[in-house]
Amino acid sequence: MKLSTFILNHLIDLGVDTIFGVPGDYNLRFLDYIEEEQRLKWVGTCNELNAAYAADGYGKINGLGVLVTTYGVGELSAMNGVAGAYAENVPLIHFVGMPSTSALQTGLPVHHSFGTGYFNEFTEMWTKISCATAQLSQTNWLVEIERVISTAIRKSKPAYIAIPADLFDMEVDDNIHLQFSRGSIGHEEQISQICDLIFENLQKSQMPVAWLGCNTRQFNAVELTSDLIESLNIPFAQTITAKSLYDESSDQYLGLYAGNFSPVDLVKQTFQKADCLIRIGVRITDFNSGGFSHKKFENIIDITDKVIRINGHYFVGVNTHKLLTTVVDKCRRDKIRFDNYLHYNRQTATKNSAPKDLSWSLNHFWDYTVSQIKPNDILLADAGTSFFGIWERNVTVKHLLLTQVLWSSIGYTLPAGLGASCADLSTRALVFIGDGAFQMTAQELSSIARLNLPVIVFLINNDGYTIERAIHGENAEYNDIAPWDYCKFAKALDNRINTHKVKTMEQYQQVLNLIDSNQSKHRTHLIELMFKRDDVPKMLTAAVKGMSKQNS
Ligand SMILES: Cc1ncc(C[n+]2csc(CCOP(=O)(O)OP(=O)(O)O)c2C)c(N)n1
Ligand SMILES: [Mg+2]
Repeated sequence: MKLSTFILNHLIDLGVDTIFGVPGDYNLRFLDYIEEEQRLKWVGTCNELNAAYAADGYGKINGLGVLVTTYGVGELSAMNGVAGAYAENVPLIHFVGMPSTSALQTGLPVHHSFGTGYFNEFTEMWTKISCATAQLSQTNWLVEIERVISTAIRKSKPAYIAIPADLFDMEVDDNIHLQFSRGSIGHEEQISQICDLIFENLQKSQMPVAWLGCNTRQFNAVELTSDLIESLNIPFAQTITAKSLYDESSDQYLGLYAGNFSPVDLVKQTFQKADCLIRIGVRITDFNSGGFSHKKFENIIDITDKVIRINGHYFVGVNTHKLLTTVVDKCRRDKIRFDNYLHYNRQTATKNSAPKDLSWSLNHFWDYTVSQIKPNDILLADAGTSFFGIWERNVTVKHLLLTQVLWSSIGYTLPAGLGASCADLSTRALVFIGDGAFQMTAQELSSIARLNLPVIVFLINNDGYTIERAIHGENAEYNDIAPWDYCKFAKALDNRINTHKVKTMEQYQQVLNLIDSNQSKHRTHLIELMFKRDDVPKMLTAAVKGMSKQNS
């Protein structure tokens, strides 16, 4: 078997069926193998940044994303996208085709290099934004492939593998098969000790509350976490990053908790009253914690993939999945529930309904949109007012909301929508993106249209960088952008894209009805939504205060 086939077989075993990237002469032989392999689809993008975003979107839905670029010019263009995946804990494997072994050995000044005869610069750059890096050779390939891929899966981060062009056709042993595993080892004794400590602290409490994050995906414990909260019968909130991961229609669901940024007062009040916090899979970042204004509990049970903290006790190297399984079993067996504690007023939790006032504003747009979302829809919200519009409202959908809460690179959602849609072709991907963000990665709409993907782009046209205007420089020129004709632009990319321009609620309702009635053979839509420059979601106003303080 050839090395390329060996690699692709393992990627297929890991559930990958689509690979994103851009060709270059150093990776072309690898792409031949991808193209020949029936179980894989190659999706070429307009540039490598977008390929990285697409692989990230695909990886978030599918569990592992794969990206292929060429040496130097290609790989460096992908850096911001891969760094985002690194910050947001998305498992990706980035393959780079590099000059052949003979060029490396003789130090030839080949194209895409700095001409110094030194070929390690780029791999060295990647060490800061990858959990593992390798340059394959005729002797190290097996050990390095095993090390790099298993690290990416275990750490849920991007990893980098550079392959000299001649190695793609190298013959390797047919009988080698690698097994990649996610978990760490769990010692029964340690797990039962931690489990006892959790219940000891929980039972000291009268009013516990839970705060759930999305790192539970890393230890494959989203369902376990939901089971635990349901068994305990305690109210729960989720972080911004976990938006739509847990059941927002549950009676126990309070809303998002983000300290002072929390959009619903009930959540803050419940946290204020609570005397114990069970925090599972939460990462404290500026947005997640409301500019670090979250309540600091004395009685805290904090469960992450790295450390378990129970009041003053710290445990590392614990198999978190196993621990949660044990905790849920005990909870059910011993019927540990907080049935008497339902002091919070469930009725006041926000329920979504279409707005009665049909005047056109950003808030009414969001109210109506959320009332039209279907349970299988994949949702993506870009950094900008789109973030806040969706954070403020409850949505119950199958997949986690795709955003970059920590990295916040604008333009991410359009290519990520391409990737996410490739990962689940059975459903629609709704991309909410600002006009400024759209201008960053707009050309990828053509790849979406080329594949006839059911992606609906909701382009919020508010004449520039509204979120930045809200933070600083309301009328400054640097917050202006060129006023593109977005519908014409989309048509120029691909005439089959369905375009719609909306200025009133009535028009908006008609457009959504039209899309729903499925009249067009071509499934890609762009809806340009016209708003005033200063029309902002409520939560943004609270967050802006926090951000200004943080930057001063
Ligand atoms: C790649 C990148 N460059 C710059 C920024 C800084 N930035 C954050 S939000 C924003 C403006 C977003 O404007 P738009 O997409 O139109 O959204 P709006 O707030 O207007 O809805 C900018 C420039 C960023 N986050 N990412
Ligand atoms: Mg804008």
